[in-house]
Amino acid sequence: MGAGVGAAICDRLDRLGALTEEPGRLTRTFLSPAQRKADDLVLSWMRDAGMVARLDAVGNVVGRYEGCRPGLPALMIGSHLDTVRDAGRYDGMLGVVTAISCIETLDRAGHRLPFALEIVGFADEEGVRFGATMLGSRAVAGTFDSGLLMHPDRDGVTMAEALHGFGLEAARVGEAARRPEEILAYVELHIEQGPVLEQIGLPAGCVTSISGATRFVVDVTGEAGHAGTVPMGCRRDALAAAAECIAAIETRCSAEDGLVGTVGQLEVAPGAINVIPGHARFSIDIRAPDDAQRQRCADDVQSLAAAICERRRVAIETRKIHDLPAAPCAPWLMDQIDTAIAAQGITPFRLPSGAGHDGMAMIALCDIGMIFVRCAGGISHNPAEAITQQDAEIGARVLLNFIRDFKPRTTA
Ligand code: HGY
Ligand code: MN
Ligand code: MN
Repeated sequence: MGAGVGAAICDRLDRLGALTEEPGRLTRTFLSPAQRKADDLVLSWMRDAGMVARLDAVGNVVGRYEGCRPGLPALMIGSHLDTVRDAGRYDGMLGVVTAISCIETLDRAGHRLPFALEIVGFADEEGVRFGATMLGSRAVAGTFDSGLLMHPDRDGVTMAEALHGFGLEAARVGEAARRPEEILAYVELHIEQGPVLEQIGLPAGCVTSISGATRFVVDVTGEAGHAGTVPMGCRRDALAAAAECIAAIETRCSAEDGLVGTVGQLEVAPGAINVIPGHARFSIDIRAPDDAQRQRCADDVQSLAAAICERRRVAIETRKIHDLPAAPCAPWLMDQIDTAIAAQGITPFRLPSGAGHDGMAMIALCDIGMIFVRCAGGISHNPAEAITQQDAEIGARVLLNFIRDFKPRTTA
């Protein structure tokens, strides 16, 4: 692996970061024209690295590097190629580009391993366009919910229509599913998206588990009215009710260590300065490393919101759109990741992930592991997201160490 690998990785991330559907900021969502451009770029890099590369039935980019003989089970490495709105350039893409740089190094050396390698660039981890997350990895894991195919995006385009527009067929999404015997493990390299590695002065770390997450969309319906004539005591103000709910959610989610809750989206109708809002829609995202803790909080939050809306004489409808349990990383993979980190002269360190990752879906198919790379200030889901070229290189060397020394788990 050449000395300039960090710079080469960052250069490719800059090129991917320019492929956006919103001029002036990075937003690249599932099955968008911008994603098609990103897929084509990644496919070309995979092929240049000696891989056979394709789009699978749900739009994931999948590259395969055969082992010492064709058809061997594969160690799958990857991350996602979609982004949040106004995103950073490293969340997801770093894992895919770094994995390709590792294969390039093996290919240039003519090095074949006693297992195959597959790199996957998942088409949708963030769930920005259709609200449901990890669509690409669920399809690979065989847990894709076909009921989502009729979900509309904010322009009313259904997922099925979007697949068709991308040259894919909704009826064939199931063909993306892999069989357990094909995949030895799934390992993902990702920026930490938190401050811990930077605070302790380490460039890389080993993930112990991925926090579980529950997401709701809440619709509050009151009565639109004239801002100048309706007395305050007679109003059924949907936005005021939503605001009280949101404050209550923040209080409840601040009550316990490890628990976090976020309202990231809020829409108000009709949205005129002189009209009492008749409708408000907001999202809720609740995470915790402990599933029972998260479940208790999700139940409490729904009860609190219902009581507030009843007192304010507005209607509330709460729809759960995402619910994934915490995903533990496999100890045998963590041990091998620690060894790969130590081989780079770095003290192995283990930490949990508060951020969600595709491993939460892939755990239905195989054991999972994750390598975290330090990011500046722990900032993420923000264009200020940043890593150093040096840390990009360290991440690549750790991943290459892991791949070269990977020992598939022998089923006892
Ligand atoms: O929301 C998350 O934690 C992830 O970035 N999708
Ligand atoms: Mn993200
Ligand atoms: Mn991510």
